[in-house]
Amino acid sequence: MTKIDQIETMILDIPTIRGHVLSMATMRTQTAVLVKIRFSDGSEGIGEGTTIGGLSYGAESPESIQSAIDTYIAPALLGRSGDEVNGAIQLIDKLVKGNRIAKTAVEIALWDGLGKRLGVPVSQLFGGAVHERLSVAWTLASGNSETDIAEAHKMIETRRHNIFKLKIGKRSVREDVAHVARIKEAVGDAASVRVDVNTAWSLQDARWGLKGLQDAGCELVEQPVPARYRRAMAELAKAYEIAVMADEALNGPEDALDVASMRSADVFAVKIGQSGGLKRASDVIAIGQAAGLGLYGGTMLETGLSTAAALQLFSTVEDLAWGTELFGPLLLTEDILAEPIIYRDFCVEIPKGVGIGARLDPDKIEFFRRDRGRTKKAVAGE
Ligand code: MUC
Ligand code: MG
Repeated sequence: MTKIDQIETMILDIPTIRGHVLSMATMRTQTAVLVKIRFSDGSEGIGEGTTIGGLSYGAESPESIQSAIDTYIAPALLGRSGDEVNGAIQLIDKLVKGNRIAKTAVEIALWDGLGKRLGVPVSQLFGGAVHERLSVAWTLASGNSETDIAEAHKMIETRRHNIFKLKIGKRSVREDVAHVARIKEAVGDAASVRVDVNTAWSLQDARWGLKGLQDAGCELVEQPVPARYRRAMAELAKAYEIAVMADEALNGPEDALDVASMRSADVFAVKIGQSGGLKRASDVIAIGQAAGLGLYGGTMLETGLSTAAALQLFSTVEDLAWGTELFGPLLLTEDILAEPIIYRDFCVEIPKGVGIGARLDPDKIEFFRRDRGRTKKAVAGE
């Protein structure tokens, strides 16, 4: 039996290429929790758990992710078989409630280790890839319409992205709609424009907002109202042609079932961390498919590591009708992978190789690890 011998975590703080202005926080640094599992046969698996803006996005912070793993998850797994990923997931679910991102980080490392030992990519452990590349959106969130327009034009010219997600919800609804309309007018038919409100609107704001966005040519609105407003989401999805996407409302298969049965969304943003791991994310995908909803491969702005893991799963999905937004590594000043993920022709390529298909660059890890004191703490604020 190949046993789990050691589980190590570390926090990395990596600066972003520009301020990323969201309705609840402005990010200048992204913080990732890295997990390394060593197995008794000498093999290793790596995983990542990442959230956005400290505690401003969700209930887990980088520090809570690390402490949940070190204090509760790792001791329960040490000495167990490394090949029984389902057994490990089920045991941890009994011992640890919530903490989905922490569970995801460990689960990715287990899949990665298993894939490496078997000499196959993780996609094969989920039935095999059916895509070599997937379309990939970019988020325009500089906080300034002119800067966003210049960024969008550059992305289209260089054939890196032609799908843009605009982060709104910080300013008034009227100002936000005007901002979106200006960007849509500037890019015209060359790009798809979508928005993410990150729960900032009331139902009343959202009624005005969706009407204005729809008239401006915006195709999709992500999580306009708080996650628990399922009835409001259903009303909006029914009242307007613009697609309504659930993000913060989707924390695993149980939420997916509720959202689908209440018709609270037209599209699921599937995030591996928010779902509670690759296995749970594949359950969310199955529920979305069974309900006839559109699917979108979401991100928590993870580094190349979790991005590679998400790509392994999404490469197995028949139809991600709304593409993906797996651009996390491109928002960071430095890539932590030895061979960065490839972005070209408006797509992201599925990494080749065994496991999740990612190898860390040891120098970068040393440089960005928080406990080396070389970088500042995570910055999240107004
Ligand atoms: C979110 O809420 O979807 C994804 C892309 C981005 O810019 O922020 C994230 C989080
Ligand atoms: Mg979102």
